[in-house]
Amino acid sequence: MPWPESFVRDYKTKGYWTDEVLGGLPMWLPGAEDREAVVTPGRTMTYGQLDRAADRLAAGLRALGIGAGDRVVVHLPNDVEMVVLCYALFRSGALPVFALPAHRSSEITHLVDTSQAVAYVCADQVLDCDYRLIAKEVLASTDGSLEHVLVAGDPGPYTALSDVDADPVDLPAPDAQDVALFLLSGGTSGPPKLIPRTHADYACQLRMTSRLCAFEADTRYLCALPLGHNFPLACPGVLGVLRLGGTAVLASEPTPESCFPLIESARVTVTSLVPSLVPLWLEAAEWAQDDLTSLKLLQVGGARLGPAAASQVPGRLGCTLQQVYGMAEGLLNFTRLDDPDSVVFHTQGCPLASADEVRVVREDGREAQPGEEGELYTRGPYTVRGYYQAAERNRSQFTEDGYFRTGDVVRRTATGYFEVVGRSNDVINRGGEKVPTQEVEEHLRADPGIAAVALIGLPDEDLGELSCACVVPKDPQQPPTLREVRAGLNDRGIASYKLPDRLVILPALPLTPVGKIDKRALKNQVHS
Ligand code: J2J
Repeated sequence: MPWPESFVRDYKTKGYWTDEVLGGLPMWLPGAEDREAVVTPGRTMTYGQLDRAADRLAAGLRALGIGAGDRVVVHLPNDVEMVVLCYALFRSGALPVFALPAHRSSEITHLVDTSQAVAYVCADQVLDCDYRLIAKEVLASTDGSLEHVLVAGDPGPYTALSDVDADPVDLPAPDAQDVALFLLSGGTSGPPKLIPRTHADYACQLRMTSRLCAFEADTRYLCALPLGHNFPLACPGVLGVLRLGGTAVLASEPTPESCFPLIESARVTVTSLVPSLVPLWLEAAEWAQDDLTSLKLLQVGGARLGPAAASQVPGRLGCTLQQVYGMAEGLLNFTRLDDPDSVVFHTQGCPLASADEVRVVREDGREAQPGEEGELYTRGPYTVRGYYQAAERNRSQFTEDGYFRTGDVVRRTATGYFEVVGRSNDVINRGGEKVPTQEVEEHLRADPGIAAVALIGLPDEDLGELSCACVVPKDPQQPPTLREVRAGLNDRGIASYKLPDRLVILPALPLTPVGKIDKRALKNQVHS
């Protein structure tokens, strides 16, 4: 779904879109060859090494027949291989489809099928999950596009990613308006949709967020959240910091135990978290011995951060707080580094660019006044005009004049800052991880013990929302237990954050006058 020609011209004239493509590194910086590009607890990679490794991998992929326009599902933990692969794919014109580490065979199969991916790149084993078994299940159930499974580490029956290596070759540079990567939607209630982001729009996002967050060549960004998510990848994140010659520090987990020692040893200056992690970090900062004084900025986003936790960040972590309200489809809102505390603690920021067009639309279809609630609609130079191959969804989620209907219910202050109040659809935001209710309900309906089911969100102190499965059992004498329901879903190969936290057994589900499940009534019923 391309932008209309008049918008293309406008974004180019105003300098939002340039010829910049992803995949470049600032090798022209003095001493670039030996600058630290990527740091993990066990390894350091310089810009010179990253640049060569990306070229060799791009050439190796090409030798396998993977090149411009091919889709590659990427399922790697935060590690050096993930960064090298991103640059290799951008350089070769192949398009990464970023899966999340928690995804399992059900989600990966869906991603491979919808993107018609030719390759799946995964780790060998992370904690107790053997990704090669995921590959096996995916190969058995996809509809046939997949030709290569490339494994970082011990490949088992597949190809080792380290063997995908060849002498660098000249590769045709992609066009700035070509699609560069696919992100996954978090805001849709069915299986994730693919979000095509172009080189030009993503480079625009990187440039503008870097300026807003004052990223420079000496910035050291800690990637604590999964690297394939828009927030740590590109707001400005890992791609933003590497574009400027700074250092990307990769943590395998966002816990204080794994991040605090890295902040000290790698002298991290900025990082980003989801709100559910903030209380853990604040508490750990009280007793931890690690030196966190290098940290200057903490970005928090993905779900709403309450003012109580927000106001403790500067004092306890000794850094500036920035709230980020973003979405993989595009629009990013930030509190500014020099905003007063009242704005930083109480709002989720305002749009990144003056070319971001935003409307707040009330339930009756009229424009909301400042302070009034409504759904946020947006379009702009880095907001997509449609999901990949999802004509029906695009008709409902985008307006005719190209606004993306975010599904977020917001209030806008008189100065243009947003407060996120809730959602107009029933995606559950479980501490920043989005649980697509329809998708989970469909899996639950396949359970022979379940006659009817609805998944609802319940308020929770720590995660913001928990998921609760409301189940009508086939046999009221033998209702399923939460453990059984979760085990059943697990067997179906879905990400563990989608498993319900609670189970409520009911004789029937409340219905609306037109016969749909009445989730509002259900929430009231379960909550009271
Ligand atoms: C309330 N809800 C928020 C916030 C996102 C930066 C930051 C986050 C995301 C992200 C992202 C919120 N307060 N501060 O891509 O680049 C909810 C909204 C939104 C949905 C998008 C980024 N920040 N949300 O979370 O695509 O409901 O992106 O529409 O995963 O998360 O989810 P996702």
